[in-house]
Amino acid sequence: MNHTPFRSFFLRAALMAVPLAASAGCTSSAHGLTAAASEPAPGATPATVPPQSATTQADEAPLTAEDARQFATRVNDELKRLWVKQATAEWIKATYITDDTERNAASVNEEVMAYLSQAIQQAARFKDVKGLDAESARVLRLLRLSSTLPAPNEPAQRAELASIAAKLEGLYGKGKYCGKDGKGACKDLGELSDVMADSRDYNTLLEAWVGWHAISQPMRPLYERLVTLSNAGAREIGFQDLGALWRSNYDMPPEAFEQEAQRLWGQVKPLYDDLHCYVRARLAKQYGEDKVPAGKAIPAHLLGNMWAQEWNNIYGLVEPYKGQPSLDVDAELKKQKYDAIRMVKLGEGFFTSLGLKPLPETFWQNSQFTKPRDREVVCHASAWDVTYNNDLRIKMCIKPTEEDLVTIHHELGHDYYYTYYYKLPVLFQQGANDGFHEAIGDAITLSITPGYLKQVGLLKDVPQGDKGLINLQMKDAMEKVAFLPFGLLVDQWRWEVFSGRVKPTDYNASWWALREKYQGVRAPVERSEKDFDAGAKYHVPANVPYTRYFLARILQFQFHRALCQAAGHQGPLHECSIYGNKEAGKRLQAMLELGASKPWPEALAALTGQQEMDASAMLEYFTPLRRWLQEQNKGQQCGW
Ligand code: X8Z
Ligand code: ZN
Repeated sequence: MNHTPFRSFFLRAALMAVPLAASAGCTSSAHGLTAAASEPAPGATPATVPPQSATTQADEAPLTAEDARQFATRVNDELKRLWVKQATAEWIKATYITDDTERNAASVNEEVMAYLSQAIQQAARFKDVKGLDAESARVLRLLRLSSTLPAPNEPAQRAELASIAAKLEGLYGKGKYCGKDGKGACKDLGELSDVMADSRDYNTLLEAWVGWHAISQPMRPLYERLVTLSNAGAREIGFQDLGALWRSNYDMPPEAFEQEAQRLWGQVKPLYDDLHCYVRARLAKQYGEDKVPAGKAIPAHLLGNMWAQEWNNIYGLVEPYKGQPSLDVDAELKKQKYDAIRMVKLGEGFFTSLGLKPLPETFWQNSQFTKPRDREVVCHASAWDVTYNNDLRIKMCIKPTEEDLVTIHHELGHDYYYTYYYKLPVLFQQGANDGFHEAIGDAITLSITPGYLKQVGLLKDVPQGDKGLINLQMKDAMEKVAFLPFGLLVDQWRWEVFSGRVKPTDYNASWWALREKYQGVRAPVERSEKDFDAGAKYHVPANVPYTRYFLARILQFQFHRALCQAAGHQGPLHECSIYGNKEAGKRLQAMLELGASKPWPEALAALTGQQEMDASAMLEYFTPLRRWLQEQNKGQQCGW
């Protein structure tokens, strides 16, 4: 992700891809969307100093649709130049964190923020112009939504925000735990995550968890200030607060999107609840009923992941049936001495098997695949097109694990989006919505079946029969289903923070209230308002919106079902792999090529025929496991 604090906002790079946000006037749709694409910022004030090329003509002549068209073209050109400069500074910073590279990136970010403030105000002048062509109208709309961290149009405040954002991401990137007395061997997030994944000792896990969560305490005052300044920036361009800006990026009014997210959660919550109940019972066997009581939230450090967001690392504790063929890809990767390049080549091979293009030569030259030994870098995985010109890269610190193999496919999904839309105007160079961008690579990984893994030599035997299937589905669910509430709650928290409904004095308590409400996990030791536990998750200090990952978890199954249909798959959805299928590849490409040029329901329809996001494919996929879980949970005290 590259989302650096700012970048996320605009740079394309991103982990997700596009940091820019897109939204656009929705034409139709069952969402109750409104809005004319060109609808300008209601509260926008006129620009005082027009950016050199965002000007139109003199006051006396009324603005025309042709003026708007020319303005939209110019803004796309100017933004491209600025975003390339910004992405370059961000890439250098993320692959070599120093005070100098941080200051350099902050200064470029300031420049971009200044340009955007002005250009957005200028765009507002086209609000009442009649007869705008659809493309220009959409460009103007996307412009206003293009930064996830808008700055106030006051130079000192803008500079302060740029510097705070860079510092916050730096604090996260440099975070380490050096033992209880601070004098032990220091561990970074990668090493602490290994402890979370591998240890089964309650206190060892607790120490790693507490150690990492201390890194975010110093972020608290900076974050508070970031909220104030970015809210001011959002208000200047006509949004109620920064959360409203983020929620406006889904081709529907922000309130409708809030309900949409809850509707989707309502579809999948029963499945999550069944999984939670079963996993808690298994954890109680491992750690004791006193540590993991029935009917209560699970201590957050026991689920194999620093944020308890994905639980696949403790699959061994919950494996339904012993004596089935192993699903352990890690062991084979290590045994066969897979290196980072070979893992990425394997990922590329899946995409090219669908008839998609190979990655450009520059990808192999310019990417960061492994953690450099001699400098600090942001290891959080991301995908980039630094010069907005098919300059594809990934930035990872790859280890030979299945988790990283999955992340490689995820990041390549971003790069394949870039490669199919890089010729569009730069404001259309983003996902149909940000959840789409996150879902492409994940949809591909749903085709990484045991059959495929056996074919490429990473599994010895394909699990057979009902028992094999339930084991396999459990492994998938520990990653995909377990994630859902976390994917939702991170921004539920930030939306409340940005709106002012949660005050700084309640930052930590409200974070844990949501962790408990949605995930059914609780802090393993007492927390206080000295702590800032939300800041221990990358996307908070890096200011990357998170609802996209929740949407992606659902969309990827919807995409998978459509791709399987295109491939002519017959039979249950969980048995489908589109590996090698060119028809599926064509369908995928048709959606990727649209970028954000059309409202997302149109892009969704291009692939799936549906105009609504819908979790039914995910539920269909997990039907066998759901039945099994309900059987296992009989007589248990579920819930929390
Ligand atoms: O941040 C990411 C990707 C980059 S877009 C590695 N993900 C989220 C996370 O790590 O929290 C992918 C899954 C969710
Ligand atoms: Zn991503």
